[in-house]
Amino acid sequence: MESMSFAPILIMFLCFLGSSQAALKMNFYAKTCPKAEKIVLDYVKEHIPNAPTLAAPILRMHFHDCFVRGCDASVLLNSTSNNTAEKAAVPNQTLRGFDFIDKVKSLLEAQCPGVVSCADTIALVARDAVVTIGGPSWSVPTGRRDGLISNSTEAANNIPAPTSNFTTLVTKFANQGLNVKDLVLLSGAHTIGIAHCNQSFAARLYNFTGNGSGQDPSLDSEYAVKLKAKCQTPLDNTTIFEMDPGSFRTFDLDYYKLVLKRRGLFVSDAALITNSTSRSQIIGLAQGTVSNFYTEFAKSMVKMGKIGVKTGSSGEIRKNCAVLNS
Ligand code: HEM
Ligand SMILES: *[C@@H]1O[C@H](CO)[C@@H](O)[C@H](O)[C@H]1NC(C)=O
Ligand SMILES: *[C@@H]1O[C@H](CO)[C@@H](O)[C@H](O)[C@H]1NC(C)=O
Ligand SMILES: *[C@@H]1O[C@H](CO)[C@@H](O)[C@H](O)[C@H]1NC(C)=O
Ligand SMILES: *[C@@H]1O[C@H](CO)[C@@H](O)[C@H](O)[C@H]1NC(C)=O
Ligand SMILES: *[C@@H]1O[C@H](CO)[C@@H](O)[C@H](O)[C@H]1NC(C)=O
Ligand SMILES: *[C@@H]1O[C@H](CO)[C@@H](O)[C@H](O)[C@H]1NC(C)=O
Ligand SMILES: *[C@@H]1O[C@H](CO)[C@@H](O)[C@H](O)[C@H]1NC(C)=O
Ligand SMILES: *[C@@H]1O[C@H](CO)[C@@H](O)[C@H](O)[C@H]1NC(C)=O
Ligand SMILES: *[C@@H]1O[C@H](CO)[C@@H](O)[C@H](O)[C@H]1NC(C)=O
Ligand SMILES: CC(=O)N[C@H]1CO[C@H](CO)[C@@H](O)[C@@H]1O
Repeated sequence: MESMSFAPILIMFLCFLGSSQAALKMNFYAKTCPKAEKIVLDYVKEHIPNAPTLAAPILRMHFHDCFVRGCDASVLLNSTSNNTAEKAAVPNQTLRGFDFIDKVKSLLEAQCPGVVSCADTIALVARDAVVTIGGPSWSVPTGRRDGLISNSTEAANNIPAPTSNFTTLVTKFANQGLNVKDLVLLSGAHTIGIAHCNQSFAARLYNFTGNGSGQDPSLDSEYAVKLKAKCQTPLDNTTIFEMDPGSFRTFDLDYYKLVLKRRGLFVSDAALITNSTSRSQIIGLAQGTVSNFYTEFAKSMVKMGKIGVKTGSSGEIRKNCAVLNS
């Protein structure tokens, strides 16, 4: 009798041990830093309204972090004399918002030194910033720890380029455990934010064939005229363009509508209508309600936020997000 009643308790205990090391959980800092999530939210709510365009690059930063060695704040590490970090990789050259994350992290360090990870800080700030600009919300279970490695080659390999075709996008997402639906939904983040001409879309306008001329035939030709008026040469290094012109601060369905009109800004956006499955998903989203988009987007964000997370005792809790603890 006694050994039989002990067994389930032992099993429950082992399960608890196992899950507490393997998985994130809601309000992970409830005991160790009860104010953590409020500190993040308060700071974001106070400052993002003055700098609403920062929500987009911080959301993008979260994506770039998660796609390289999991969501472990490896994207925040600076290069050192003997290491070229993710920040130096081409896709990261246009990331912004590092100072904002550092500021939030310094508030967290002041409250609870060495407790709240940089990885959780990015995840929480990204969610709170998107909510603050009126976009979707999603749950952010916490308990991520910070990685010890940041490798620019890995960033270049794992983060899809704007020139990617559908097959490449599907493969790069599948490598992270994300499916075609996640690809379609997460690409919907391009309803906010901007892109740089020379880095992201000039080649589509001026050098599509790779011989110094030619325009991407999958791009609406009237739209191409408009884009060329802004982005005047392939080496226009200064022009930026709203990915969803007119409502680049509003998290709406316009991205999907533009893509269907062959007005997605990147080859990778246009690629999403080259496959019948993703095309019909986009039609469904564009015809649906914003609240449906938000609900579906949230599910994919929760999945993305769990990619390769380090929990338990792996990694560390960095004090300064740009450098490893020594
Ligand atoms: C599907 C593959 C993706 C590709 C190829 C891609 C590529 C890009 C590129 C090239 C830019 C413009 C960078 C610049 O020139 O400044 C950009 C911007 C952006 N991306 Fe993506 N992206 C992808 C997926 C995602 C995902 C999954 C998210 C987040 C969930 C995201 C969020 C953003 C945001 C918010 C911006 C605007 C950044 C700003 O305003 O500075 N993207 N993306
Ligand atoms: C990391 O690099 C940034 C940009 O180069 C610099 O401003 C910052 O001071 C560096 N941080 C540390 C801790 O070295
Ligand atoms: C890289 O340099 C740091 C000090 O800047 C040192 O601690 C580390 O051991 C070096 N790593 C390698 C692989 O040489
Ligand atoms: C960075 O990653 C690449 C690709 O996986 C690998 O070949 C290279 O050795 C790594 N660099 C360092 C310093 O570990
Ligand atoms: C997609 O791009 C990859 C890498 O550039 C290339 O190898 C592949 O042939 C392309 N696939 C299609 C269907 O165009
Ligand atoms: C056009 O693309 C080719 C192939 O990617 C590249 O070698 C060339 O430098 C590009 N030309 C311009 C003007 O950007
Ligand atoms: C570049 O390639 C396109 C299509 O293949 C062709 O029409 C055009 O004449 C070529 N331009 C040059 C400068 O070779
Ligand atoms: C743009 O930047 C590239 C690479 O740094 C450089 O080669 C090119 O001359 C610049 N173009 C202009 C117009 O300044
Ligand atoms: C785009 O312009 C920026 C700013 O001048 C430059 O640093 C970067 O190297 C350029 N990128 C390309 C692909 O020409
Ligand atoms: C669309 O993409 C999915 C996922 O890669 C693939 O299984 C399917 O065969 C593709 N459909 C078509 C018509 O190519
Ligand atoms: C944010 C950041 O560190 N960007 C860097 C990306 O890489 C380029 C080139 O290596 C640097 O000039 C940027 O400062």
